[in-house]
Amino acid sequence: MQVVKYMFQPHGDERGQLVSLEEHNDIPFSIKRVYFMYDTVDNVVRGRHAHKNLQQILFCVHGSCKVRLDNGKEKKVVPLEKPYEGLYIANYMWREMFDFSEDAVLMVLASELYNEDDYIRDYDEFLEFVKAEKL
Ligand code: T46
Repeated sequence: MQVVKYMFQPHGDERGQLVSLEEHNDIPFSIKRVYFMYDTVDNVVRGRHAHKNLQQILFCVHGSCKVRLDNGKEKKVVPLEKPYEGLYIANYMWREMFDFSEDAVLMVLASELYNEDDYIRDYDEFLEFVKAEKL
């Protein structure tokens, strides 16, 4: 499984760091939605689903967390520890976010508006989709 993790170049100067993200230039899709999660409770696992169409890029802009990616055949754990690292997650990829530090802020840039119908929340159903789509 190929993991796509972008390392964006911060614009640093004597005042600190700034990261800029432009759709199509830095982010490979039109950004239709931004959301973020924080105050994540200790030992919690978020996600546990896949999407039919949605593409996303995840940034842990503060603190750290880990993301388990699963394409139905292979699993990989990707740590997010720097605010300039962006993890690309394509559609038909099961994801679980865990091991959040107490101060973690996980920000997500999404290619689509929120749509509950796009979620695959049952793991066996996800495997069926992978088989049917011949992914
Ligand atoms: C994903 C991972 C990385 C909204 O109303 N609008 C939104 O845009 C989102 C993302 C969520 N919600 C509501 C739906 C639920 O009542 O917020 C609540 C928590 O959402 P959810 O349980 O889906 O959160 P996570 O952390 O399990 O998953 C989220 C995204 O939903 C998902 O697309 O890929 O983060």
